[in-house]
Amino acid sequence: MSSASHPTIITGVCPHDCPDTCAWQVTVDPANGRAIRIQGHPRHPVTQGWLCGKVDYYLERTYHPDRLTTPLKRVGPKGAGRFQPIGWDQAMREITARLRDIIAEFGPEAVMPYSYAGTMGVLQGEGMASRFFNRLGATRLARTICSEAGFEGFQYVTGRVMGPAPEDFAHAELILIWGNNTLTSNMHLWPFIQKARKGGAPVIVIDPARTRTARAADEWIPIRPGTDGALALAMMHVILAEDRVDREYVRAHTTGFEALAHRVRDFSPAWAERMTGISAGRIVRLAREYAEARPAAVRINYGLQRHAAGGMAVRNIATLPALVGHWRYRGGGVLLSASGAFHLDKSGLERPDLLGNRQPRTLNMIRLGDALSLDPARRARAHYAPRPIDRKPAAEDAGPPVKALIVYNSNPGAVAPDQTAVHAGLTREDLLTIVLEHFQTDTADFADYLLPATTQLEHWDILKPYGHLYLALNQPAIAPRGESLPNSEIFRRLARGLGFSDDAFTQDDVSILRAFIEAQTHPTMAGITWERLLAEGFVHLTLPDPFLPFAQGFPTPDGKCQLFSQQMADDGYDPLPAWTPPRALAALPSRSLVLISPPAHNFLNTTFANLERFRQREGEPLVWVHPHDAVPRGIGDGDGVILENNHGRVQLTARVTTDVMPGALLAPTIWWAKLSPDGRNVNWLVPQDETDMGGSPTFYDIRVTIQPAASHD
Ligand SMILES: Nc1nc2c(c(=O)[nH]1)N[C@H]1C(S)=C(S)[C@@H](COP(=O)(O)OP(=O)(O)OC[C@H]3O[C@@H](n4cnc5c(=O)[nH]c(N)nc54)[C@H](O)[C@@H]3O)O[C@H]1N2
Ligand SMILES: Nc1nc2c(c(=O)[nH]1)N[C@H]1C(S)=C(S)[C@@H](COP(=O)(O)OP(=O)(O)OC[C@H]3O[C@@H](n4cnc5c(=O)[nH]c(N)nc54)[C@H](O)[C@@H]3O)O[C@H]1N2
Ligand code: SF4
Ligand SMILES: [Mo]
Repeated sequence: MSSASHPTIITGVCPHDCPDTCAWQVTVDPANGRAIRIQGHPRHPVTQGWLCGKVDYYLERTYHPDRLTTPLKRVGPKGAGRFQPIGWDQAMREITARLRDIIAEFGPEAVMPYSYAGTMGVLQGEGMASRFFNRLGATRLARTICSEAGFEGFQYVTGRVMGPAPEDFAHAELILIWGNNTLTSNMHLWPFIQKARKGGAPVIVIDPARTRTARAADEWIPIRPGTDGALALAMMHVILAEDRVDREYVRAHTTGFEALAHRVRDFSPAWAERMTGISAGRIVRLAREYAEARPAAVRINYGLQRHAAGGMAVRNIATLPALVGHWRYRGGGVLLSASGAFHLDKSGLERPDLLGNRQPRTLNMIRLGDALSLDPARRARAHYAPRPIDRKPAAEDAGPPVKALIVYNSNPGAVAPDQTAVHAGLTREDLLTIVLEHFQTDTADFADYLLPATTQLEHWDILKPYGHLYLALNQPAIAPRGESLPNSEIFRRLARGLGFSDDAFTQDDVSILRAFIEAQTHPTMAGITWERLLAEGFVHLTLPDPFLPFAQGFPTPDGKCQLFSQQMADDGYDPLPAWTPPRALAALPSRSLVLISPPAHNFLNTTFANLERFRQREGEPLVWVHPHDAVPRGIGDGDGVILENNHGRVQLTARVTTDVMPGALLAPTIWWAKLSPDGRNVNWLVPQDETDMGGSPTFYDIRVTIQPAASHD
C-alpha cells in the first residue's frame, strides 16, 4: 500500500455465487490500511457502478466482530461449537498427524473434500485444493448441488452451455424470464431488460410465485412447480401445428426435426394446461408471441431445474430457439449460463496429473448424509452415477468409510439435503472434520479444527463469471484479518505437513494466477494477458461482435442442434423432448403441498444470513401460503406453522398471500439452522433424491403437510 496520504483504490471482483460477478473498487485509508469504502466499478459494462444491497456491506462483513481470526480446536462435544484458540503450527501438526494415521489405516479415499462456491475464484475455489487432493488421492467430489441437471439438459441440445450476452437482451422483442427471480439473484441483467422494454419488448415472468421480478414485469404467468417441460412441449406443438418454424435454420442447423415433429403432436395445449395450471389459450398465445418475436431472449436459471425432471425440462426449453431460428439474431436464444463461452484450461492450475494412475471414487455432494454413513450400503448410494446407464456399486465395493472431511467454501450443515442424515454424520466421534471458514457456521460447529480463511478483500484471485463475458482479477485491498490465511495457503501448509514436496505446493498465489493466464491458448483468450488484467481489472473475452453463439452451428458431433440426441439415447435417456413429471405431482396424500425454497433477497445462500443487518431485512423464516390452502387449515397470516414430511419437520411463520399459486408453498432461504427458532431450516425436509440428469438435488420437488403450530402435538 502506498504511503501517500491519498486513499488508495484497489480493483477487485465479487466472489459470490451469483451470475453478475461484479467488479468493484475498494478505497483504502493508507494511514492504517483499512478499507473504508466499496463500490461497483463504474467502467464495468455489466456492473455499471453499483453492487447489490448485500455486497454494499462487504466491508461490514469483513470487519465483523464474529469473523474467525485464529485457528481453533474443539473442546466440547461434537456439534456444540466450543473451541479454544491454537496456533497455526500446532493446528497443522495435529491435523496432518491425524490425516497420516487415517491414510495409513484406511487409505487416502477415507479423506473427502467438501466444497462449493463460497468463492467462485479459480484459485481460492478449487485451484490449490485440487492440487492437494489430487496429490493425496482423496475421494473426489461431484459438485452437483446447484446446476448439473440443467447444465446436462442444455448441453445435450447445444453441445455447450452458453447463450446471448446479457447486454444483448436489450435487442430482444420479447423477454421471457422463466424460473428466475432476476431482481434478487441476477439484478445486473435488469437494466438491459429495461432497455428492451423501452424499445417495446414485453417482459413475461413464468414462475409459481409473484416474485419481486414478476411484480416489476408486464405479466406474471403462474406455473405449477416442476412442469416447465410440459409448457415447452406444448409451445413446440403450437409452433409446429401452426407452421411457425424457421425452415431454413432448421434445415441447416438441426438434427431430428421429423422425429421431433412427430413427438410433439401428442402434447397439446389442453394437455399442458392440466399439467402446468396455465390455460390452453394462454399457452397458444405465448407460443405465437414467442415465435413472432425477432427475437425472444429467454432467461432461465437454476431454480427451474431443482425438480426430479429438471434436466429434461431444460432440455425441452433449450430446443425452442432453434425451431424458430432465434439464435440468428442479437439477443436471441436461451441464457442458462454463459460459462461455456469461456474455454479455460485448468490443468496447470488444478494438476489432475498429480493423481497419476489412481482413480479414486467420486461421491455425490448432495448425498453427504449417505457418504458419511458407516453402513456400506448407504455409502454405495452416495457414489456419483448420474445417468441411467451408470450403476452405483454394490455395498462391498463402496470403499472405505469417510474418516476425514475437509470443508471449505461451503456450509453443508445448512445447505445440503437431508440435514438429519448430514448432522448424524457430522456428529460421528470417529470423523475428523476440518472446516475453513470466515464465520462459525452451522457446519463449523461440528469441526474438530476450525481454520480462519481470508475474504476477497484479503487475497488474490481470478473470477470466471457465468452471467456475462468479462474475466476479472481480484487484487487484495487489505492485509488478512487476524491470523486468517487464504485457502491456497492453508492447503499449501497441509501439503507441506504431509511431506508433499512437488513445486505445485511452493508456487505463490500471484505466480499461479499469472501462469494460469499465460497457459491459455484458446482464441477467446487472445490478447488477454496478466498485465492487462492487472491494469484493467476485467477483460471481455475475444469474441466476434455481435456474439451469436449458435448462429452458424453447434459444437456437437454433427455440428447441429440435437432435436434428437443420439448421445442421450446412448446415455439411457429418451433422445427426444419428453414429459417426465416432477415427483411432487405424483399421487400423494391429498392434503400435502409442493414446497419450493428459492433464494432470499438479502442472503447469498447462507452467506450474510448470520449478520443482523440482513436478518432484520429478511424478517424471519417465512413460508408463503395461498389463502385457498391456508383457510381450510386454519392458518392465519403471521401464524407459526409446522411443515412436515417423512424426512423431517420444521417450524416457520406463515405469510398468507396470493403471491404464490394455490397448491405451492414458498419458503425463501437459506437460513442458518442454529439461528432459526427450532434450530432447523427447510433442508430438514429435503431428501437425498437425485434429478434425472447430473445427480442434482430436488430442493423444489418436495411434498409437505402444513398445519398451525398451535394445533400440532
Ligand atoms: N440474493 C441472492 N442471489 C443469489 C442467490 C441467493 O441465495 N441470494 N443464490 C445464487 C445461486 S447459488 C444461484 S444457483 C442463483 C439461483 O438463481 P435462480 O435459479 O434464478 O434462483 P431464483 O432467483 O430464486 O429464481 C428461481 C425462481 O424460480 C422459481 N421456481 C421454482 N421452481 C420453479 C419451477 O418449477 N418452474 C418455474 N418456472 N419457476 C420455478 C422460484 O419461485 C424463483 O422465483 O442465484 C444466485 N444469486
Ligand atoms: N433449500 C434450499 N437449499 C439450497 C438451495 C436452495 O435454493 N434451497 N440452493 C442450493 C444452491 S443453488 C447452492 S449453490 C448451495 C450453496 O451452498 P454453499 O456453496 O455452501 O453456499 P453458502 O451457504 O453461501 O456457503 C459458502 C460458505 O463459504 C464461505 N466462504 C466464502 N469465501 C470463502 C473463502 O475464500 N474461503 C473459505 N474457506 N470459505 C469461504 C462462506 O463464509 C460461507 O459460509 O446451496 C443449495 N441449497
Ligand atoms: S452478489 Fe451478485 S449482484 Fe451482488 S455484488 Fe456480488 S456479483 Fe454483484
Ligand atoms: Mo447455486
